[in-house]
Amino acid sequence: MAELNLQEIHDLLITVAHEAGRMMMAATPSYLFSGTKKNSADLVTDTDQAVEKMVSTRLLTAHPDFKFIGEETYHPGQQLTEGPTFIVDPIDGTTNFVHAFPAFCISLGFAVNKSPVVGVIYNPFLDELYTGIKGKGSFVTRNGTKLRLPLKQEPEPLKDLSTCLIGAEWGSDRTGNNFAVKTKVFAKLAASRDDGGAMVHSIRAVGSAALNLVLVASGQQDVFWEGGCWAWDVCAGWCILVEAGGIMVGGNPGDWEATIEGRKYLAIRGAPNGQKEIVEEMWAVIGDGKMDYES
Ligand code: LIP
Repeated sequence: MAELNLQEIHDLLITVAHEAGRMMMAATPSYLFSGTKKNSADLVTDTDQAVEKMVSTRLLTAHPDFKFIGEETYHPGQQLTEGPTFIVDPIDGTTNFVHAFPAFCISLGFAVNKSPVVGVIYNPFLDELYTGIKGKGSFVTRNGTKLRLPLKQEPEPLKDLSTCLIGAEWGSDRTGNNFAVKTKVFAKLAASRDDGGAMVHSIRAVGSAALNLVLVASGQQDVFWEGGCWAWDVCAGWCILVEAGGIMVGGNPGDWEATIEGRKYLAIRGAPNGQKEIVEEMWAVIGDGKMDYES
């Protein structure tokens, strides 16, 4: 296979992201809802499916030798290989999309050797475009201005969890072990130190893993922790995060070698020091009650 031109792939993904954004904004929110997947909190719309069809057609026409994994066409057993692969969520934050809550996006990742090397995330409601190429940094473009990430040129050191703004999501699984782990961790993160908690500044649930990751890449959230999301939710944001000096590890204690398909993630913003300590503090909060989402 010829050498990959990541810049050209990045440029193509941006064109496709803008086209997807126009499709999302042309859909009328009150008529969007078309159905549920595994339960009443796991939504899908006609627009998710139409955007994915457009995206896969465009990307595979340009690169017929590459693989494609998309949320709406994924089937159990489909696995990421070492080959060049587009990993796409046509609408991340579908629940927000249905409610016209302004935090939804297209997430376009590109992985080689199972590692994210290009990421493009576009929120059409706010017209915010996040981009990254391995080794070339990451950026946000809004109101026609392109800024390098993180937004602060000299991010502060990370002190401890009590100084952090945390992104964490409920997800759509509302029963069993994983829901119990999440509710326990949320309570421990929020609780006062006198009561044995971490007393973080606060916890946000913006409703899109991809947008959580770019918030951490930007330095606007210090941490993002989630179990249950999928490769298409994190591939693009992972590239953007790392290019902004952030790190990604596993969402369960001890997992320093997170994988794209691992389904349990912990992202920490760029900082001159303190990243490892925040990871260990988060894992201590999780303790023995591990999440058991299957890869
Ligand atoms: C969603 C995520 C969200 C997570 C949900 C789901 P969707 O993706 O981004 O953060 O909590 O479990 O995976 O369904 O909107 O594409």
